[in-house]
Amino acid sequence: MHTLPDLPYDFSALEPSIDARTMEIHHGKHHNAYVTKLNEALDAAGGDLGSLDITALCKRLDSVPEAQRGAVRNNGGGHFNHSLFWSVMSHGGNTELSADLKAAIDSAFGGMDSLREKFGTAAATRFGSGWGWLVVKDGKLAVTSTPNQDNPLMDGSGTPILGLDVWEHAYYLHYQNRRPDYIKAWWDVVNWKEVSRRFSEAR
Ligand code: MN3
Repeated sequence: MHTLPDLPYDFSALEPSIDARTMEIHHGKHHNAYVTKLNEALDAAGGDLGSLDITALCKRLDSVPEAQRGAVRNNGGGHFNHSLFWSVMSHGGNTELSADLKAAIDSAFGGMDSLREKFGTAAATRFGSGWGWLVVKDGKLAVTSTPNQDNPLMDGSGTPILGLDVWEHAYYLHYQNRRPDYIKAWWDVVNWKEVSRRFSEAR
């Protein structure tokens, strides 16, 4: 059984970038529903799929029976993506970037400003609902985006180390249609210490 992870901070911890009410609904309603529906789909699928952790499950969607594959993709993706999302943010952000990650960002993008620009463009131009990602692929960094609750694990396009939810439910209460403003404010709460940890793990 998959379970909803606790938020590692209070609902209000990410203000003013993300308001408390949005965090409360996003974690308690949206993420919770993905976990519930994922468990229901795995239960219906039977077999030993339920024993896989969420990362392994996202990489093995082809082994899910066709009748449940869509539900596992959407809700398993939703569970993985949101679990990562909560962990890569913190109160006031955390600028503790490892030397290795800094060097990789400089090498891949020419610096943090260029990474922000490229990532911001990918997230802002993702049509409809989806995610912006910073991934590690063959030891190198790349920026990408996915629709719906898909993620880069599913098609082998990389190991995500930073992700941004650009579904309207992630920002609409405070920002309405101003997705670029949400993206800009979000950088203030990114937990680079955790992104650095994920980078060294992915490599
Ligand atoms: Mn969401």
